Amino acid sequence: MDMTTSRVDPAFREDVRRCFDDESHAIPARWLYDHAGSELFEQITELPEYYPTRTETALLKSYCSEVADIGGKGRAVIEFGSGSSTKTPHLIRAIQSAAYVPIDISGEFLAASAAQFQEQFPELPIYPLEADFMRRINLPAEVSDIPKLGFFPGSTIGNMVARTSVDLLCFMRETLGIGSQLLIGFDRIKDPDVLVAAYDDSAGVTAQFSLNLLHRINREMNSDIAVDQFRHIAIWNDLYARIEIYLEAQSDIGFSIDARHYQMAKGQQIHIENSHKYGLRDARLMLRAGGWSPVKEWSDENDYFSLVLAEA
Ligand code: AVI
Repeated sequence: MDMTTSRVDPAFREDVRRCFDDESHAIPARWLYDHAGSELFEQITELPEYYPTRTETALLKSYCSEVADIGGKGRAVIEFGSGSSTKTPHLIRAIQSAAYVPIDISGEFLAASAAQFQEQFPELPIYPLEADFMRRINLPAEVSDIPKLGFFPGSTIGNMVARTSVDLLCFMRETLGIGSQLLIGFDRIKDPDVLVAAYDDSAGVTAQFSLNLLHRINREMNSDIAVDQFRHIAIWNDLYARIEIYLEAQSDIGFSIDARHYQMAKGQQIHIENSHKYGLRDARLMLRAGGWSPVKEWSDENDYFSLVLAEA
């Protein structure tokens, strides 16, 4: 979509300005997901090096029936950041869901995927909710008397720093209510070579995903960044147990954004994403800090990824 300057999200404009005005050169990862970015992310999920999606999907296929046995069938599934909802059918079938509430900040994406979902499950009551799940949300009245199972797959929690993750878990607890359950995916700490390859794939799709942020700034903010003068870098930060992603200037470079001029020196980096990884005990502690008691967890044979079921 060709967006004109007047249609730029003011929060995006502010974050871009702050990124280049500050010495920190950091920008929140959520801006990676415009239309082009969301499509590139879908491609990432199919890369051979990107193990999280297929590993979590296999776990869901194997263990959703246990989730149903533990918490009961006929619950409403509330999915936070539903996106294309590709993993959800396994859960909906296993717990014979009474209703489905996909929550996403992108209304356009939400409507399309809810319509597709409805075709797959014609009898299922679906109540799409366009909302920012980083706050407490009022769920539709139609699900108020139905027991609830929150669903937060993909280790999306990993893209937040610990403090934000705990805030989010607290909001989810308020949204779902005491007695509800949450099924959440956590990407595990593993061999850094495996991790770095997952975020710097040989086909260069993740690099395109990262560089799309600069293209997005050019598209939306009247700017002239020479995108080919930047390269994507993924590093493992062991102290913070996270993959960090940067865009690094390959030469001294000048550009303007919204009529402001900026300069970056060769080697200077823009920090665009963190993807935290967890030991199982880290994941449990984080859940408890957010008001959730772990009930059961399932991992693949390599301990690459875990699904944790918790109760409010
Ligand atoms: C969406 N999120 C969980 C992905 C991750 O693995 O952190 C985003 C991603 N960024 C680059 N590759 C994947």
